[in-house]
Amino acid sequence: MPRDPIESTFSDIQSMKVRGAARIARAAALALKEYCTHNTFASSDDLSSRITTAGARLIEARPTAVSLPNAVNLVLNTAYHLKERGTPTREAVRVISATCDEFVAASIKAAETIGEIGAKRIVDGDTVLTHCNSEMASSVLIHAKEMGRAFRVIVTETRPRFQGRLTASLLAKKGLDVALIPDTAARVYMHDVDKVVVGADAIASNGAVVNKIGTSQIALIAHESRAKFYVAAETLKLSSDTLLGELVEIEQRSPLEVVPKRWVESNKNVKVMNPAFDVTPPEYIDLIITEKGVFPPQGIVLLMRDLYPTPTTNLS
Ligand code: RUB
Repeated sequence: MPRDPIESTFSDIQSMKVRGAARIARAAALALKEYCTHNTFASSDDLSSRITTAGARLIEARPTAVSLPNAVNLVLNTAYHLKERGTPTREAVRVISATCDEFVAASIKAAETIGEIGAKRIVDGDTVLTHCNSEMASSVLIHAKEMGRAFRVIVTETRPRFQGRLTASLLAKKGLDVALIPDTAARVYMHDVDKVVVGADAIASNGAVVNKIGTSQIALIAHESRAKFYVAAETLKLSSDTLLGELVEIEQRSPLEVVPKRWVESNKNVKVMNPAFDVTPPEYIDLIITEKGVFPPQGIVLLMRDLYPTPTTNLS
C-alpha cells in the first residue's frame, strides 16, 4: 500500500520518532507538501478542503508545540487564499508545495541566525547548562564553539525520555567539552553554572516559556544561583492565541515512559503522572533569543503584535 504521508507523519510525531518543536513543524509542512503533490484534486476548492482536514489531523499529533499549528496554518491559509482567488488546481498545488519548501528553508535559516546571535552571549570560561534536546539551544552552543569561545557544557539527562543524551553526544561530536548529569543533580552543579540555554515549545504573550518538563525547576535554581537564563526559540514558537487568553495545553504522556508495565500492574493504586512540559514564568527568564533579535520576556508581546496582528479575533 502506498505511504499515507499524513498518517505516517502523525504517527512519527506522536511516537516522538520525530521530536523537538522545530523538527515537528518541518515534518508537518513536508507531509502537507507530499499530500498535495501525490494526490489528485477536482478543483482548488477540493484541494483546500482536503488539505484542511489533513492539516487538522497533523495538529492533533501533539498538543503543546505551537510551532506545529503555526506551520500547518501557514500552509492552510495559502490553500484558502488560492481557492478564494479561483487559482487552477495545478498552479495551487505548485504554490502550496513552494510554500512548504520555503517554510522549511526559513526554519533552518532561523536556527542558524539564532545560533549566530545567541553565541555572542557565551564568553571564555563560561559553564553553560542546557536541558533536553533543543536544536535552537544547540545551535547557540555550536556557534559559540565555532567562534572560538572556550566554555564547558553541562547537559541534564532529561527523564523520562533522556533527550539530554542526544544533546550530549551531538555537542561532543562537535568538539564541545560536555558533561552529562542526572536531572536531580542540577542544583548541585548550578553553583558552577554561568548561563542556562534552553529551547521552547511555546512562548505566551506574557513572556512565559513552555518547554520540556524540568525547565522551570532549572530556571528557579538558576535564579537562586544568579545564573543567566536564556531561551533560544524562533518566532514560530510564539503562541498568538495566548493574546486572547488561551492557555497552552500541557501534554500528558503515557505512564509507561516513567515506569515499566509490570510495575504499573503490580502497583495498581499508584497513579503515575507524566507531564511532558512545564511553564517557566517570565521573571526567571533574562532573554529570549529569536531570529529577529533578543528580547526580554516582557517585550515578547510587542513582537507578537507585530508578527500576528490579528490572531483569531481583531483586537484593535
Ligand atoms: C523537546 C523540547 C525542546 C523544544 C525546543 O521536547 O522540549 O526543548 O521542543 O526544541 P520533546 P527545538 O522531546 O518532547 O519533543 O529548539 O528543537 O525546536
